[in-house]
Amino acid sequence: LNSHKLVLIRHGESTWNDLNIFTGWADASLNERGISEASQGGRLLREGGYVFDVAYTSVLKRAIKTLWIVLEELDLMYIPIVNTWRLNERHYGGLQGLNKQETVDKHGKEQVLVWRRSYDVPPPECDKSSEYYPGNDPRYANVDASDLPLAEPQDHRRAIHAGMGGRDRTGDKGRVIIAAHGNTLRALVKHLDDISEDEITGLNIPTGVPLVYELDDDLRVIPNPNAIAPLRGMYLGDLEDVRARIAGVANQTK
Ligand code: DG2
Repeated sequence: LNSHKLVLIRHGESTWNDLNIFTGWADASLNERGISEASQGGRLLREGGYVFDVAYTSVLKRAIKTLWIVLEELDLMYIPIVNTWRLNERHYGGLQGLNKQETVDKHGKEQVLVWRRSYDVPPPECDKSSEYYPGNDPRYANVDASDLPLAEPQDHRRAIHAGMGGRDRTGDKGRVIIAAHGNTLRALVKHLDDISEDEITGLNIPTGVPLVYELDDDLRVIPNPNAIAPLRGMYLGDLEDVRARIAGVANQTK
C-alpha cells in the first residue's frame, strides 16, 4: 500500500495576529514569535524525518516566509515552491484592518462569530477604492477581475482546488507541504476530514504547528489515532501546548 504524505502548516504569528486585527489579504509580516514558531515547526518535521517533493503557499509574506523557514530547517530549500493567490487567507472585506475585540464591542460577539466562522455568510464588503481591494494591488494584475473578491465567506472551493489539485499533479512522488492561513486550512481540512458545516464553525487552527496527513491511493485520509477530533490528521509536538494555542485563536473575540 502506498501512502502519500500531506503536511499543512498555518503561518507563524503575524504582527496583525498579535495586534488582534482582521488580516485577510492584507500582507502582514511574521513577528519574532512567528519566526520562532516557524523554526520550531520546521524542527519538529526534521526530527520526524519528513521530506517533501514540492511546496505550496499563498502570495502573502507571512505564509511564504514560514515556508522558507521550514524548508531551511529541513535543508530542502531546493524543492519547487508554487505560490498561488488561491491559498491566500479568505478576504475579510470591510473588516480588514479592524481590531477583532473592538468589532465585538461594536457589533456583538454573535455577529462577529458569524463573520469569522460561519460557513456561508460573508463579512461586509470592502470598497473598490479601498487599499484592501485586490484590484488595486499589482500582484493580482494577472488574475481575472471576476475572481477578485470584495469579501469572502469561509470559501472552500479555491483553496481545495489549489491544495488537492497539487496532489493530483505530483502523483506517486507527492510528498507535499502547504503553508497557508487559518481559514484556507479550515477549508482544506473540512474537505479532507469530511467535517460538517456545523462542526467546522468550532474548529480553529493554531499558528506554526505542522498537521500531518497520510492519504491512501485514492487520496482518502488514513485516520491517525493521535488526531484531535474532528481532525483525522495529527499535529506534531506537545498536544497540550497545541490545545492551548487552539484555545488562544478561539479567544481572540471573547
Ligand atoms: C487571520 C484569521 O488569518 O483570522 O485574517 O485575521 O491565518 O492569515 O492569520 P491568518 C485573519 P480569524 O478567522 O481566526 O479571525
